[in-house]
Parts: sequence; structure tokens; C-alpha cells
Amino acid sequence: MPIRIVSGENLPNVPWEPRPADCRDVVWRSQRNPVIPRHASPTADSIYNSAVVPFRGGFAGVFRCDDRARNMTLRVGKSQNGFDFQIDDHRLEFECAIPEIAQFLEGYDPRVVPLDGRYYVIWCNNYHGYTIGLGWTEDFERFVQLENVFLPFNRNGVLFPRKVGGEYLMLSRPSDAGHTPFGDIFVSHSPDLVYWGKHRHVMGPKRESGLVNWQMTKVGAGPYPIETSEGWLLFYHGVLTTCNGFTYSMGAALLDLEKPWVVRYRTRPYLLSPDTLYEGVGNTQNVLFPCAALADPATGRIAVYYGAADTSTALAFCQVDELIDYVRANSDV
Ligand code: BMA
Repeated sequence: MPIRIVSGENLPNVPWEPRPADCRDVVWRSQRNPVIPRHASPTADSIYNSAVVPFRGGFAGVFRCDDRARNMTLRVGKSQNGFDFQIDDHRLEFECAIPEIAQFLEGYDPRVVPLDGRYYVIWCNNYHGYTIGLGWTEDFERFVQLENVFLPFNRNGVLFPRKVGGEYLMLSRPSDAGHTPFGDIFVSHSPDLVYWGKHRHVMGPKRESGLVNWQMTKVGAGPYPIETSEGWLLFYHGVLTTCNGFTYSMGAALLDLEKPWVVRYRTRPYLLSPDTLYEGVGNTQNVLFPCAALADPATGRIAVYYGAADTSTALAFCQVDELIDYVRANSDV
């Protein structure tokens, strides 16, 4: 059986560029990068680590926009082709029926997940410390905030796009109050998106070998997992500590379909690491931070949106069969 993407709607207009003739990598960058420049909204300092989903024949998303006070806001953006986005000049406001948590202070690193006819928004929310915020929209105009998912401190919350074993699943990375120098990915279960438990360890940094490597300090889930014939395909970020600070790169793992805390394969080499000027230079140097992926079941094409240097948003492409072959052939679980 060929390797296939098995869920999600066909996306005949998924943003796409063929692999350049001189490129031999399994994941390649858009020639138009950074596709969303830092000043795509005149009130933005930077637009990065953002989430895009198919919406009404085009694309919509929630974007991390640090404004010109360098406050972290979430904003709506829309696009017809997945390359050129109109980003709102004002921040997204949630309706919230729960007064204790309704005061939205700041938010960053959003993910958007289509599930049960809604678009769930997950973000890093400031509630007496950073934790996982959760809300939903149906039209990218009205947004409703639900209960925070966990206690502080936690980041990189990523919801699965369907229930597994009758329950909702959320990936997350427990952390500390600062620029956390550690981090493992866990998955938690919920019957109702309010109460979360049955926490399972998925994967941690690669420390066992004792050798310096790109994912030795911490790891965090990126785009929501893509359901394939071979398991859940999870793009994630891995961090190396250097004498100049953290370097963020992207890898991928294949998780068991029924028990997603079981990692079947995981890339030993990175898939993409800061290499270009827009990834190496910006508000934070050497950051390549994936938060969204569009996957077309009909062609196996995948387009990954990633934040570049905490400044702009870039696109990369791959084919699901080539990528999964690569992950299997270059795996170190
Ligand atoms: C993490 C988050 C990300 C950011 C990264 C690199 O802790 O703040 O938003 O991209 O650091 O600065």
C-alpha cells in the first residue's frame, strides 16, 4: 500500500513549489520566503510562529503578532493562495463566559485545529504564568475562550484533529517561568476539553548518547499531527544550547495511531535548521519554529509554516511518502 494522508479535505490549492533542481533535501524552502514579512501589518513589529488552516476555499489563521510596543498579540489573517496574507491591524478578542480567566493579557505561538466542525485555537496564555489557552471559532470573526487546559507553566499545546479512543488528546510541554532549558512532550486525555488527565510521556530531548545534537536541550510539538497510513506524522522543534543561546530546528516523528504516546520513528538528523539570513538574523537569532501544516490527501503534498528568527513567517514543502521514508530510514527513537 502506498503511504497516504488519510484524513482532512483535499486541498487542490495547497501552496506548493516543486523541489528546486539543485536541492536534494527531503524538505525544501519556498523561493518566496519569508512569505509573511514582519511588517505585513503596519502595526506589527514581527509576525511569526503562526497557524494557518483551509477556510472557505482559501486559508485563514491566527497569527502571533508582536506589536510595536513588543506586546505579544494574536491576530486573524486571511489568504486566497496560502502565500499572500492580509493580517488584521488589531488584536483578536475572545468572548469568555468565565470571569476568572477572561482577562486576556497576552498570547503567543498559536495553533489552529479543525475538529468537530469548529476551528480550535490553542495558544500560550498568560494566566499567572504561561499555560495553554483554548478557544474556538467557526468563522474567524467570533472567538470563544474556554477553560485553560493546564496549570502554569506549560507551552506548545497542540490538539489532535480527532478524538482517539473516544477522547480528545492534547500534546504539551511542561516548562518553567523563563526561557526553559529543558522540555519533554506529553500527551493528555480529556472527555470534554475541560478536564485533562491520563498524562503520557511521548518523547524528550536526546541526551542518552551524551553527544551534542540539535535536539539535546528540549523538544516541543509543532503543527497538529497529520493522520497518515503509517501513523500520526508530527513535526516538532528541537533545541540545541550553544554559547550564543538556543538554536531551534525542525524534525519529525511518527506516532502510533491508537496510542500516540508510542513513538515509532523519529528523525536523528534535523529536517530544517536555521540556514538562511531570515532564519539566522532577527529578533532572536537561529530560530526555525513550525506551528502549522497544510496537507493534501490527493497529492501527498505538505506545506509547513514556520516562524523565522522570531521575526517573520516562512514556508517549506515536502511529499508525505518521501518524508516518511526518510524519517524511517534516519530514525533514532
Ligand atoms: C520560545 C517561545 C517561542 C520563541 C522561542 C525562541 O520559548 O518564546 O515563541 O520562538 O522561544 O525565541
